[in-house]
Amino acid sequence: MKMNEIVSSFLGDSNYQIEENFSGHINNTFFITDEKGHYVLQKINTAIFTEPEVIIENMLAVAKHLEEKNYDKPIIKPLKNKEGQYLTYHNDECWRMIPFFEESQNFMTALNAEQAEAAAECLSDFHAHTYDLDVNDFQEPIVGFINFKNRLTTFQEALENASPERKETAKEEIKFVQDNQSFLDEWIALVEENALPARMIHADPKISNYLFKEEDEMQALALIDWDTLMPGTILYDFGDMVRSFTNQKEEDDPTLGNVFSSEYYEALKKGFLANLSDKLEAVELENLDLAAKTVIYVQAMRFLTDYLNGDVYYKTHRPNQNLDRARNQIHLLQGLMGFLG
Ligand code: GN1
Ligand code: MG
Repeated sequence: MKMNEIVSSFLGDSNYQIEENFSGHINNTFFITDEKGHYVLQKINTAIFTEPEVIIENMLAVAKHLEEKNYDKPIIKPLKNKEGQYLTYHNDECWRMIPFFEESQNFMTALNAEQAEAAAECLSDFHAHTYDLDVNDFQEPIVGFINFKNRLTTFQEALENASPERKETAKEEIKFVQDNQSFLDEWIALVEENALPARMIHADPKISNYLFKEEDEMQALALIDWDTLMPGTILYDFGDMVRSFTNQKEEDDPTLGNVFSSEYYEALKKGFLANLSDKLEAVELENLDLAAKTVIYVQAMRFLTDYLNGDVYYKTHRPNQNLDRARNQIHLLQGLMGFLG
């Protein structure tokens, strides 16, 4: 059987149990347990990650650097298969396996400000340890991933090609995105002036990508999902963490009321600066609020784009899920805008 071949390519002959996990939006994830331990097996979505080798190269280089710097949190290292390769290709599919970190748990929404601060400190610590990497040694696993100008063009193209029904259903959200395009102007100006230093970024520090201790949910153990490690502005990481942690509702919950938490926002800033306040440049420190607003705006636009395109990028488990995700991000952004004034 196919799954057997893939698992045995990494683990040899073993008696294993397999359980699918549905939380990721892009790759397919399975938890594997055998007599020796627990592993995470993933089928990489090669329509999106067109060069999975780049993911592996980036992961290994960051892992090596963190080891050299005595990073005291779990370091993600993919396992080699029987051929000594990190990726197992099977027909058109690409698979990889990483060890599962024991005695951990993760969350879809933050429990309280203390937990948000702990996670932000974990991201801050990760950056304090990767801050001296030469970004010229790294490639983007998805080209143009944080190019917001391209995101806008892709949205406009989706709008031109969308079905009349979807455009009608999403008319309010489309209007919001169009009415607020000026959000992007300041960010794009900074990018075009080359004002933002390029650093090694995680590019997906959402709450489900942190592991907390099983026995103590306030202790952030690890930052996981290193698939999008890439050169970029650290402001993206701050913004994306805020996008996820200040959201008191699930990412696809379109209901109004109490979405954004200003208390969590302040806690995130504090945690993020804990190891970085003396390392960041003024332009980075001065643009944290802009980053939070812009990354949320872009994420709303990305979900809306996918809805207009007919749900081809993010996995969906029900109709209108991408539209609901866009609505949730818009409500979150409105909350943040209200707070920042
Ligand atoms: C995707 O696949 P996952 O769940 O790790 C996406 C992120 C989004 C996130 C929103 C490669 O991450 O950029 O912020 O969904 N990853 C990619 O939850 O597009
Ligand atoms: Mg990810």
